[in-house]
Amino acid sequence: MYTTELGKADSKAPVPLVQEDPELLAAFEARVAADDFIEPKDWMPDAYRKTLVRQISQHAHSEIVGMLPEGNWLTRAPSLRRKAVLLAKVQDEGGHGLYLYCAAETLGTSREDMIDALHSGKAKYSTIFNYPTLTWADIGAIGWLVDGAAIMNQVPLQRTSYGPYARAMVKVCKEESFHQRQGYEIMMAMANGTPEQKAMAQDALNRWWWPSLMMFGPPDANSPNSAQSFRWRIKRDSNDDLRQKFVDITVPQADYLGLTVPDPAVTWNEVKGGYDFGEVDWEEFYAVVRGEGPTAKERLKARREAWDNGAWVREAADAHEAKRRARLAA
Ligand code: FAQ
Repeated sequence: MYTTELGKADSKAPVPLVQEDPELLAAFEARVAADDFIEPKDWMPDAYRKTLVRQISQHAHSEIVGMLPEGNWLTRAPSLRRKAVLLAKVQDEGGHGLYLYCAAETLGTSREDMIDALHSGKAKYSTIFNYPTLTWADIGAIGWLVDGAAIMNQVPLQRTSYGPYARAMVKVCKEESFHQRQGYEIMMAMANGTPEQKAMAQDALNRWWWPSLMMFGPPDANSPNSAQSFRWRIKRDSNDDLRQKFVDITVPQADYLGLTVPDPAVTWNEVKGGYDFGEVDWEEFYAVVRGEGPTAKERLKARREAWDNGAWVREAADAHEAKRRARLAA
């Protein structure tokens, strides 16, 4: 029998979890290798289903928790136009979370279980949303850097092997690209504004640069899920390759703004045709993944309260649906 899931890197030896039928597995792998999309009713290995639920639900949680740092500035946006644009962006992130929860539900997991995993601290969400938004310039930096990193990671996911996830990514990427531009436009206004505004823009870049590089995940050598996810074409590019692409695109954008990325090691490397850059503080990354980020408690508290305060809406929707069904059955 063929083993399709290995234990995590922290376990000493690979642990076979489910023994799959070799013929079904071979047919599945051939379809994936031919770049076919796998659809919800198709046969799939248990480990494929599990890793998709893990990644998609984590992605959904990131979108929903990601509404909070920017939501913090909705009441204090500097003009009506800025407020309307930010409101639209934050609503888009909520929409992305919903498409992603729906995509994960097609794999047989329930919304309640996913939300419960987030609220109990079992499920991860992106480290980036555990940092505070201290000034209006942070809203520019999030759009420019965080949405910029999100696009870099999500464009290849439009060709991920699971159909519902890939299709959700198409719409998400279109919207993220508007988000990135609105962030860069805020940065342009501030970088070309008063000396105080330019200093705020530089300070925001200083605080968001390294956390943005962490969004791509651990270095390839320490990425336990990558090998299997590549084989099944869930992941199409490596964490380090995407991080490098992001640096290569973003450093000239910072130059254009007259700002400096907070890494003295950034230098153009003619031979590789990209920038060399310094080492991410991986201890900080793992601490934030463990739930020790600066705003981690605040974020989870806000999500739990939103869930509790929204209970009446869910109950009303259920009651409405029950009445509708009763009417249809009568
Ligand atoms: N934060 O073996 P790998 C957005 C975990 S959406 C927290 O490399 P994998 C939109 C990882 O889960 C941002 N945990 O894992 C927006 C794994 O733990 P597990 C979210 C992280 O899955 C913008 C362990 O470390 N985007 O920003 C992080 O192959 C503005 C080992 O890592 C997505 O979720 C991290 N940064 O690669 C919203 C994209 N990195 O689960 C509002 C889809 C790694 O084994 C405002 N996801 N971990 O216990 C992916 O592409 C992948 O899951 C990676 C990680 C690349 C994130």
